[in-house]
Amino acid sequence: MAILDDISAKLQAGKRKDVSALCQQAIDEGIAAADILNKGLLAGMDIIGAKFKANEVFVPQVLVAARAMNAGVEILKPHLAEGESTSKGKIILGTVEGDLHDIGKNLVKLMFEGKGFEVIDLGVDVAPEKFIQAAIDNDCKIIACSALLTTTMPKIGEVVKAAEERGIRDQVKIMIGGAPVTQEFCDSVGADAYTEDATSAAEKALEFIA
Ligand code: B1M
Repeated sequence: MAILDDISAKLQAGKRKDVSALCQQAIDEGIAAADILNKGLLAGMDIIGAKFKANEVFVPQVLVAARAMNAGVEILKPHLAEGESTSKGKIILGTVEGDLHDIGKNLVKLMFEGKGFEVIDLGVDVAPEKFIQAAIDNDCKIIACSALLTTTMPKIGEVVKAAEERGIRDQVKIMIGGAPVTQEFCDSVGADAYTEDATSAAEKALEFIA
């Protein structure tokens, strides 16, 4: 669909206002929010990611594209989340220590909230102990960690260890995800669940509390 290609192109160019306007237009035209997200915004981010890797674009361009992505997600938010009103419990969420990527984490938050969870978002660059302390302070049964760098993935293992050391490992489920994370990695660090995307993360969380 031409408008989805336009969204992808404007995102790559970092045109935040254009991305917002086109996302609104696509909604008004009756295109499903999930399609706008996947075939417009995320398709654009994928291209930026590939160009970044190939040194064809650099951090400033990636940053403006990321801001345009966030602007688009803001428009889609009310249409993406299902908006369950009953509270399903609280989830501690954050991007692990040393890692500043938050677009995926924010999508995961949106989907958790859409399924009726209250999300305590610790933000980015979150130390292992901070995840655990927040879970204890808020009596949370789920800790969700996002990692986007191969260099920060090992911090997930430290979250699992910190939960053991503080004696809460059997009381919490530790969910993990992010582009470099795999099921094999999840098994190797002893986390409870790896999910590939934000929607399946929210479905898994529902399974855990069922
Ligand atoms: Co960065 N970056 N970045 N970056 N960046 C990557 C991750 C990289 C793959 C790019 C590349 O080389 N192709 C590469 C990592 C390589 C590696 O580790 N092997 C990389 C690098 C190297 C870096 C820097 C080191 C660059 C530098 O400074 N030289 C630096 C590190 C900074 C730091 O964190 N300390 C850096 C910086 C940045 C920006 C700040 C410019 C910006 C982030 C802006 C922001 O987040 N606010 C940025 C971006 C945007 C990217 C790419 C291009 C896009 C990431 C993204 O947002 N994708 C990325 C390339 C790529 O991933 N292809 C790249 C869209 C988002 C929706 O996807 O986060 O994967 P994602 O989330 C998905 C799933 O993974 C999943 O759900 C989402 C979809 O539904 N998911 C979960 C995520 N978390 C989950 C948790 C769950 C379950 C599912 O359960 C709890």
